[in-house]
Amino acid sequence: LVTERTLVLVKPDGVQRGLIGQIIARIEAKGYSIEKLELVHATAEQLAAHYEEHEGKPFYQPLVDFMSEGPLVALVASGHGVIPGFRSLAGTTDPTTAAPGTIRGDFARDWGVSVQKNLVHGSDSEESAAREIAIWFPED
Ligand code: YYY
Ligand code: MG
Repeated sequence: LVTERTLVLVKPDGVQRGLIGQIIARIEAKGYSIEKLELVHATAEQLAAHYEEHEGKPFYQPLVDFMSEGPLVALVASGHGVIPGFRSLAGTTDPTTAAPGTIRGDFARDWGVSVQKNLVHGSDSEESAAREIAIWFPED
């Protein structure tokens, strides 16, 4: 077994809609461990670093504005294959196509209007995970 760590965000729409518990329950039900967890109101600096790969894209500024609207939950989950595994739990980026049984497929509500309110973020590679964990848990 190779234990990986991933950075998960429950985005402001998930916190506002009261879905923190149900989202974390799915992570735990899969067998992953929660290593770190914090409720934070993201700073502009954190969001610029977190989404640096998307800077300049048309959805960047609306995305950063949305992520600043209210508190979010940042957590580190660990387990065998947790990086692709959590993205599988999350479902496709666009909730319109996210499969039933996934977090986005089951809970996202603004499908067809906006892709940004898709409830969760999960790191997409080991490199991203290391970079993102350092942004949200700098003491790590
Ligand atoms: O990793 P993931 O969150 O599934 O998607 P990314 O392509 O990294 O995009 C990050 C974030 O940006 C996505 O969760 C919603 C938002 N977004 C958007 O609002 N509009 C798009 N066309 C693409 C992405
Ligand atoms: Mg991404």
